[in-house]
Amino acid sequence: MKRLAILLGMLCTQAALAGDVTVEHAWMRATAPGQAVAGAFMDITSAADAKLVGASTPLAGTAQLHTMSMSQGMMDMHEVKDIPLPKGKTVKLAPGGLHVMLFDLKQPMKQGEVVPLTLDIVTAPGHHEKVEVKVEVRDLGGH
Ligand SMILES: [Cu+2]
Repeated sequence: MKRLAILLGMLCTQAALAGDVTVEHAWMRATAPGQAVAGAFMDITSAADAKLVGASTPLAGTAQLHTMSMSQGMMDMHEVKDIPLPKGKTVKLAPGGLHVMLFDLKQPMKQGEVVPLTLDIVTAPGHHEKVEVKVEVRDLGGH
C-alpha cells in the first residue's frame, strides 16, 4: 500500500511538470536562398508564473528573444532578456511583436518542414524547464 502511494506521487509530479507549459501554433516563414535570419512565432501558455529566457535549435547558430515596438515612426526590433509568461495567460509571439529570432540559419527553410526548437523556461527561481517545440515552416508567398 505504501509502495503504491509513492508510485502515484511520482506519477502526479511528472504530469504536473509536463503540463506546466503548453506551446501551440509554432510557425515560421519559409526562407529565401541565402537568408540567414528569420523569426519564429508561437502561442505559449504556462500553468504557473514563468518566463521564457532562451531558445535554441540545431538548425541555427544562435537564437535570441526579440520584441518590436514603434520608435519615432519606425518599427524597432531589439533583444529582451526574458519574456514573462503570467500564470494561465496565453502569450502570443507574433509578427510585429515578440518573437524568437534565429540567426545563422544552416539551410533554407522550406514550406512543410518542421524545425525543432528547444525553449528554456524558468518556472521557479533557479529551475529551468526545457520545452521541445516543432516549428512548422509556412510559405506565405512573397518575401
Ligand atoms: Cu527579431
